[in-house]
Amino acid sequence: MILAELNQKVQNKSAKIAVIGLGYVGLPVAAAFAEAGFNVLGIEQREERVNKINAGQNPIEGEEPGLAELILATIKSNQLKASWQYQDLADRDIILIDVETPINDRHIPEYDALRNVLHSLGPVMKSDALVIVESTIAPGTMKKLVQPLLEESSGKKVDVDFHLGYCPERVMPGKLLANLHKLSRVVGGGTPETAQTMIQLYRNIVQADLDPSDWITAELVKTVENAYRDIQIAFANEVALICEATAGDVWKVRELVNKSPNRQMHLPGAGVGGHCIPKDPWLLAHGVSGLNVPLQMIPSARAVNDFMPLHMINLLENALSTIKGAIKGSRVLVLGYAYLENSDDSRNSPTQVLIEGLKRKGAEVAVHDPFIPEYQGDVLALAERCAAVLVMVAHRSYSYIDLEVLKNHLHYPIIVDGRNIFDARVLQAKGWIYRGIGKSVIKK
Ligand code: SAJ
Repeated sequence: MILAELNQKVQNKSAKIAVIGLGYVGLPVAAAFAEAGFNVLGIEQREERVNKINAGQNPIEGEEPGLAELILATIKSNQLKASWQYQDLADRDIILIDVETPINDRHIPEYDALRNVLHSLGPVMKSDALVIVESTIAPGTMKKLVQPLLEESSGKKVDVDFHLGYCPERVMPGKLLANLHKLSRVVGGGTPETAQTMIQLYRNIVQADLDPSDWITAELVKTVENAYRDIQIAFANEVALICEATAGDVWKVRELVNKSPNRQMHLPGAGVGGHCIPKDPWLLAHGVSGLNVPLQMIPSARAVNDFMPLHMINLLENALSTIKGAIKGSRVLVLGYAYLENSDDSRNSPTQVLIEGLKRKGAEVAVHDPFIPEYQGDVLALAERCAAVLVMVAHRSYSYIDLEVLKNHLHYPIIVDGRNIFDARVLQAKGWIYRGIGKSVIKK
C-alpha cells in the first residue's frame, strides 16, 4: 500500500493504529486516537498493566484530568484494546513507539527498550506500515539506529516497503491530555510525503501547529528545548550562589532583573529532577559525540544543577557551625522527595542526592513527602530530635506548617529553605537559624 492508500485510510479513519509502550506518554496518545475514532491497539510488556487497561482502569498515578474517563470510554467502545503479544501488530497500518530512553551513569543512552521493540516489531510489521518513534532520542538516532535495526529485523527497505517518522512528544505529568492536544509538534518524516501523512494523522488529536520537518531537525528540537531550560535554570542557580556570597537576595534580584525587557530569569532551587530536563541535555551531547564539537555550556549547566542538592548540605553545615554543631551524628528532617511541587513523581529526585550526601557525612535522615506513600509520615513526629529541617520541594502543604509548633519538636531551630517558601527575616525574628538557597545570612 503506497502512501496514497494510507492517506486515504487515515482520512476515513479505517487505518489501524498501534502504540507500543503504554506509559505516561503512550497511553494518553493511544486513548486520544481511539477517542478520535481510530481502532487502536496498545502493546505493553507489563501484563498486569495490560489487564488493568483492558478492565477500563487508568494505571497512571497522580492527577491526570480526563484520562481515567477516556480510557474507560474507549475500552468500553472497543476502540482501544491492550495486549502484550507482538503478533497482534500484524494488521496495523500505523505503529507509534513510546518507550523509555534513559541514560546510564556515564550519561550515555543504551536504548535497550527501543532496540527490543524494533527487534520484535520487524518480523510482524505489515508492508507499507508507517512507524513513528515518539520517544526522546539523541540527534542522529533515527538514521544510525532505528532505520537500520528495523530494516534488518523486517527485511524491508525504508521508503520502499515501509515508512518511518519521528515525532517527539511534549507531555508533562499532570497535564498529559491537555499538552497532547494543545502543544505544537515537530513532525519529522523520512520523506516530505511521509511527513504530510503524519500531519494528517496527528491533526486528529493535535489542535496546535504541526510543523513538517526531517528526522534530525525533530531530534534536535526536542533535545535542545530541554537543554535550553536546563541552562536557564543553571544560570539562576549560579546567580543564587553569587547572591549568597554578596549579601544579596536572589529572589529580589530575579524579580527586578525580569522587569528588564526580554529577561526571563528562572527560579533557583535545591536541584533539577524529573524525566526530561536532567536527561535530554545528555542526549543532545551524545548526538555530537565523536564529532569534535567543544560542548561547554550543556555539561556545565548539568554540573551546576546537580550541585544544588549538595549545596543544601553546605548551608546546613554553616547553620550548625553557629551552634558548634555538626552533621555527623545528627538527625535531619528532609521535606519533599518528589521532583516537582504537588506531584508524586520522584524520577531523578534531587532529594535522593541530598539523602546520600547527608548519610555519607554520618547523619540520620528522616524524609517526608505528602504525595509519596513511603514518606507520608507525620511531620512533627519525624521532627523529634532533629537538628534541622531541609525544605527540598515547595509542596503546598509545607507553606502552612505551624513553625512555632515545629520548632518545639526540633533539637535546634535550624531550617534550610531550598525553594524560598519562607521569609528569612520573619523566621529569624522568631528565633530560627535560617539559611536559604540564594539568600545571604542576615547579620543580627
Ligand atoms: N526547576 C527549577 N527552576 C525552574 C524550573 C524548574 O529548579 O525555574 C526544577 C523543578 O523543581 C524540577 C525540574 O527543574 O525539579 C524540572 O521542572 P520542569 O518544570 O521543567 O518540569 P518537567 O521536568 O516536567 O519538564 C517538562 C518538560 N516537558 C517535556 O519535556 C515535554 C519541559 O520541556 C517543560 O518546559 C516543562 O515540563 C513545563 O514546565 O512545561
